[in-house]
Amino acid sequence: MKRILIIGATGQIGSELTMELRKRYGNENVVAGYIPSAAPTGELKDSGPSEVVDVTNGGMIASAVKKYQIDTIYNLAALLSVVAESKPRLAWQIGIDGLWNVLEVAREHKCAVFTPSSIGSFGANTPHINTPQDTIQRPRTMYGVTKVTTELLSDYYFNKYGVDTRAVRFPGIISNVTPPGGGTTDYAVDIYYSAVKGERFICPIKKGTLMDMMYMPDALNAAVMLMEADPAKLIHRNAFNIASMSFDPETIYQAIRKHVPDFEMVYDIDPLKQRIADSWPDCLDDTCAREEWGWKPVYNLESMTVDMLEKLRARLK
Ligand code: AKB
Repeated sequence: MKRILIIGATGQIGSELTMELRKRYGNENVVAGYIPSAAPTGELKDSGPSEVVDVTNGGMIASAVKKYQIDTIYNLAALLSVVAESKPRLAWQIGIDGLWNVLEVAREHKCAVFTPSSIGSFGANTPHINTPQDTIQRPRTMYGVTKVTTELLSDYYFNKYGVDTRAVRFPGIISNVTPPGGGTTDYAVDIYYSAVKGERFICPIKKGTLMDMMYMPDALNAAVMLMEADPAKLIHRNAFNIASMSFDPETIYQAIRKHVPDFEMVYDIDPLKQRIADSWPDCLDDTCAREEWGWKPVYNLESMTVDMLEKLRARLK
């Protein structure tokens, strides 16, 4: 039986991953780790144990691991790409000093660790179309720098100490529960909220800018599938390309307009977001994830759009 600690359990991915893991492994076996300024509420709080765990405090991680006899840590603490550009030192402290703390505790207590990387780990000189699993990674954003370092440090702990580290490179994640904050791909979530609220959407990213995106249920499934995969089949570890859809603002706008015909979108380009988006791949090649652990997404743009609109309408009405 797995005993899981999620660090960053109240964030965009953490809030839904915690509930998904509780469904799969039992409520009592999944501990929601949070920082006091982002305490869990509602079902997340009531359905299972939670504990203050600041990733920058190794002692806190160690005591939660001991208290709950944790064997698997999902480390989701990070600043997203745009906000990391205005707080590079903090992005490093959370992303890398924090990861170091997690890996040291994992080494001592023999925990498996999942710390996601991102499409942000690639840069302008990476091949942008069908970006290979193993390729050039020279990002110029602090987010990208921390994500490449995350991959390297996680592999280092696996190779040197045998810590069972595994990860995926997440694309932009689209969900209808907890909104993202400070990312380059956030527009692809915000656009659905505007459509459902009957507001005109102001798009910060240029028409024609392709980026990989994924619906939350597929992202959650990827994380859990990889952590359950047979280690003997893993040639790679940190981190796997995964993909399900790639689109530009115009394509998602048209997909929504099929269901909300009077929805309007105008462009007002944010130069920082555009610069970051331009440096990221158009679409990843995820063959290694498919071959090594059976990755296969369920949602495409149309089925995600139907589900997003239905769920948001029910929640926001
Ligand atoms: C961001 O936009 O910063 C994130 C990511 C793609 O990693 N959503």
